[in-house]
Amino acid sequence: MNILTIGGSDPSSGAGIQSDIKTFSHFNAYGFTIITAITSQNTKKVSLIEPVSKKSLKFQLDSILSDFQIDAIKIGMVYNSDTIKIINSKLRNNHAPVVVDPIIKSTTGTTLLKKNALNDYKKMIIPLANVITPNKYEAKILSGISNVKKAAYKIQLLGANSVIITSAKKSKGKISDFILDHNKEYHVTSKMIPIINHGSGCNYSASIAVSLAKKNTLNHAIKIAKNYAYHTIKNSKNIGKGVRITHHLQSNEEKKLSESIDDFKQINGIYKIIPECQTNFVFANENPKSTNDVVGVSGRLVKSGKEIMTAGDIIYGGSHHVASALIQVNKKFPNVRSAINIKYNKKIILKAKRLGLTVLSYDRSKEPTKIKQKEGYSIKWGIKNAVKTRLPDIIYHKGDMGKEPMILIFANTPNDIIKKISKIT
Ligand code: PXL
Repeated sequence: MNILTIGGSDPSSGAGIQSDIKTFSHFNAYGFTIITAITSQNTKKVSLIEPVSKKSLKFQLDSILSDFQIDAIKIGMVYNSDTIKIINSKLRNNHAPVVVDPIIKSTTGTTLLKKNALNDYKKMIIPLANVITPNKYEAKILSGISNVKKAAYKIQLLGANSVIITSAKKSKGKISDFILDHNKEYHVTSKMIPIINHGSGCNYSASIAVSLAKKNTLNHAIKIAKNYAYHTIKNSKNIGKGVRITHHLQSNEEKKLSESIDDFKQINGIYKIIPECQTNFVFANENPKSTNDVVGVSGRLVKSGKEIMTAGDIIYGGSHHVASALIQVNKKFPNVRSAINIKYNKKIILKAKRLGLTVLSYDRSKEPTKIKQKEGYSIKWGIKNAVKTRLPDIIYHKGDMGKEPMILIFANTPNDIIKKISKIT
């Protein structure tokens, strides 16, 4: 995946080009960078902005566009009309999806788009956008309208296919984005972290660009971007004397799970044990309270011929079923923090028993109707029934009407899961 970001250099690496490279790397995408301006700034103020020469901008664009296949483009800070005109002339006929993140003012209040460039921005940058991601304030400047929904339609009329107005509504600790996806309207809501930070908008739009490169739907892209931006704020660093800088550190759990997923894919013939409903592989923080404390694969590990692919991303909250099962076991046995589901196979059960592993089971046909009707409760009920006193290596069930039989494997770490799978398959 190759992604191009066009924007300003931020030496504090909280926003702009430097921050976009961090986001692309986080998602395993390769980033190209075209610098429109060099800002001098820290966590307290922007002290100087120097646009690069027109010649430099043209040469940078030509260098990259003439050599590489580009899967998505993000446009951030453009600053002045000369820059806008050059970007428009070079990208007018491009085919890669474009995310436009309007950058009008810095967190610390400095103008990052000159007032006299606003008209050219509307005429020449907005029409390039497959997706545009203004916040409420930027949407008002671009459209001249305070009402979020009306502003979104106005911005769409200016030429953006889809409009995401971030932080459109804030109430009771929640924050919502308003989305106008072609002709569909909806909100996506998440928990708000009340921290003034530098970079969350850039992280959000760069993550959307990664998703568009992967050809995800916009709805999926938004979920991933919100989750990512949330974690960059939660992980933000108070390393300067002013606002906090957003950052995303992969947690130990995310790193360990990613490594073990790579190992899982390498196991010989492993595709044979992927069930119809596909596989999830999870690793929980210590004392997980909800599935948001458990890392999993958002679109599961899926079989494509004889290959296993990671669909979606390895993120907190990426699994519901396997993560719920793990939390249930973890309540009784706090050292058990990793789990995976594989296809039921009698031979695997027999081999596990022969090897002395603890194999427990439950009968889904005995599940009370009340539980069956509640989405997500079945697995908790089953695990609770199976786990009484013994720490399980495996819990299985043989299915029920319309329910696929399944084996769940538990261990302390993802690496221990791989060892168990290698022994029993
Ligand atoms: O956060 C928006 C932004 C984007 N790009 C650059 C910036 C800023 C904010 O300060 O400096 C270069």
